[in-house]
Amino acid sequence: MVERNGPDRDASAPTGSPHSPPPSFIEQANVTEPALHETFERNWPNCWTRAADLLSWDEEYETVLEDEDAPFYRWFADGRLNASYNCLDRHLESGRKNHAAIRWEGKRGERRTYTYRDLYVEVNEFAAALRDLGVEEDDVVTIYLPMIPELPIAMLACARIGAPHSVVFAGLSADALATRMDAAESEYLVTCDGYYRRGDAFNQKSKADNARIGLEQDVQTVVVDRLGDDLPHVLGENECDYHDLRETFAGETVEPVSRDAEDMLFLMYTSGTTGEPKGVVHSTGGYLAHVAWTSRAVLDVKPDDTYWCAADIGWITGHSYIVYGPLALGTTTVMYEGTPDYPDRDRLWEIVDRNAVDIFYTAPTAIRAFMKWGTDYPSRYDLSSLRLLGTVGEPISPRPWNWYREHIGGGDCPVVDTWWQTETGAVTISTLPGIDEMKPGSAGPPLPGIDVRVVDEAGEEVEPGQTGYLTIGRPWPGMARTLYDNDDRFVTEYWRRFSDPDAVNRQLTSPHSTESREDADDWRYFSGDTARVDEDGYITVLGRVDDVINVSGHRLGTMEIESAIADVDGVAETAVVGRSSGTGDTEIYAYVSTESGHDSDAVIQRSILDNIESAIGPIARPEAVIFTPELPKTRSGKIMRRLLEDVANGEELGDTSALRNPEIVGEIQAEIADEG
Ligand code: 6R9
Repeated sequence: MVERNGPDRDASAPTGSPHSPPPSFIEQANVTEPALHETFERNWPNCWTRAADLLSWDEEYETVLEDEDAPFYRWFADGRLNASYNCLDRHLESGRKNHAAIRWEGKRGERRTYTYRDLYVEVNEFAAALRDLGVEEDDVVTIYLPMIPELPIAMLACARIGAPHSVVFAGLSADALATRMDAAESEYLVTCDGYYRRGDAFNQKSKADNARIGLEQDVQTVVVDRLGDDLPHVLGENECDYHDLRETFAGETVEPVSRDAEDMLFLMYTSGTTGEPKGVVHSTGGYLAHVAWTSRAVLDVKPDDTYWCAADIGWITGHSYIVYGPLALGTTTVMYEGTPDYPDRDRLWEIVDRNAVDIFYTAPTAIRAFMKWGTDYPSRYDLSSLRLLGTVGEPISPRPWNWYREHIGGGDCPVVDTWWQTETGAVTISTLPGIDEMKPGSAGPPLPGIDVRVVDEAGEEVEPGQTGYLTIGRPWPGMARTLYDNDDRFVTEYWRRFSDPDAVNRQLTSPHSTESREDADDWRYFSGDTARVDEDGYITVLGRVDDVINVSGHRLGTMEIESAIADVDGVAETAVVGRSSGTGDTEIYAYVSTESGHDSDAVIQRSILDNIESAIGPIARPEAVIFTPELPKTRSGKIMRRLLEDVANGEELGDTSALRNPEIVGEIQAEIADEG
């Protein structure tokens, strides 16, 4: 039996009846070869040249895959290219300079359109400015911006000069920013004065200022003025204004730096099972090829589409499917700064209608909210421009899937449920809408060329219908190359559990040894998710087995939240779990025992919430803090988190006799009943 899956239990509902995309969709789809899965299988790994061929290379690659140093795989390794050239210059050269690249919708109803030419000009100017500030190839530039156009502009400017970017989600705290800058030894920061949250001006710069205080390195900071007079700010030492820089470097162009395909394009910090966030390293060639290919094959993006991925660029989804994928294909990507319910709950549908959006990609948590708000909001608008819908980030159960197709997709839009991770870089499991039928509640088959297997504890594939661990056998182009400055952790976190122990040991004891290895087949990537496969090979992802909670698509480590709580004076112990709300969203439940042993304590409760907010950010704020004299523990002293998760979810509890203190469980249940 596999460890219990994460909190989104709703997803374990059986899949609904299948839907085939309408012939009108299939006729126009980018990818329709019925035998594509077999073709990829037969030609693996050379099949992936299809993805690489979507890019423009400065120097063509000779080898597709190098696997001698598994699991440190190298794709298209002897090729050279530049990501910003692929997202900008080549579209200018092919006569699309006046085509809209970004349509930005601001929180206060502002709108800005950047043609490919506009974007090219501003990216070049900022690239020149970054160079002038001292940024050199391979220097990590941290970007701490909300959803304003300067965010993708800064990313592409970094890519242009070969400086990896590390985007930190704007809602994260000063501490979180500092930890990430420290880990990456980043000496450059691009941030802003502030941004609007709902109607109010919110100060971002003060968070950036606080983050820099604790850093050892000097940091050159560029500040974008987003709020103007709504939040006046003064620039200090080592700080400069983005718009001043643009004026200084007006009209300058910077030759795109030719990068090795394996050179780092960016770093993305993500939560793991320990408190230390992991710096996931993505490559230039393999990553860009994989995101371009999946944007084309899975999301059916065409150059003349208006495409909208309603995610935040501060997370991987936005990197891959707001910025790099759509821009590599030369399409129009919509970028939305606000929330779905401000100023009203029809905001997204108004944007779809006004921009005649063709493709819309969002997260299940949003879809569940739309469902709760009712059909009145979407029904006021003309959504008939929509051709394809997508979802990502969490399991989606059949009910919201069908609602989405029906009420947003007009009853016949194909819906792709795309499973992937920060570490996979791009989509790895999904139906191909020009080929496959969709089963609500199941993400679909692995993409062609991706070797997903759902296995038991011993690594053997489980029977259809059984739950197992979601693993991936062969490498794929968009995969993470390592964890920044931590090859060992890359091996132990993702590969050790299901790979050949000898191969793992060899890699850990003599890393990157040059002696020839023949054990590429011994390596198997573990995603951290559990899943089930059906007779047709369709995969239903159930949730995570590790200590990661997925709150509204934000990936948070329970350890990070726990350590913020444990820091509060008077807290003895704590355990944080995810709880599935009635609507299928995940909420954070924090169990706390205090040193004084009191049942509840308003002062401590306040400090806990403050501490979480400053250590991580408001997204990590628990729905409930439950005080208990003790946490339930095993005899060996381990906190029984799984039991606490069951308690939070109101589940039947199994045998609790293995506990050292079984009596505590009843007390906690009573406490939660009082809360509720
Ligand atoms: C892209 C992204 C990754 C985790 C992943 C899984 C969950 C993502 C999913 C899904 C079920 C889907 N997840 N897509 N679960 N169905 N279609 O979200 O990356 O933030 O790294 O999160 O999200 O649990 O392991 P990331």
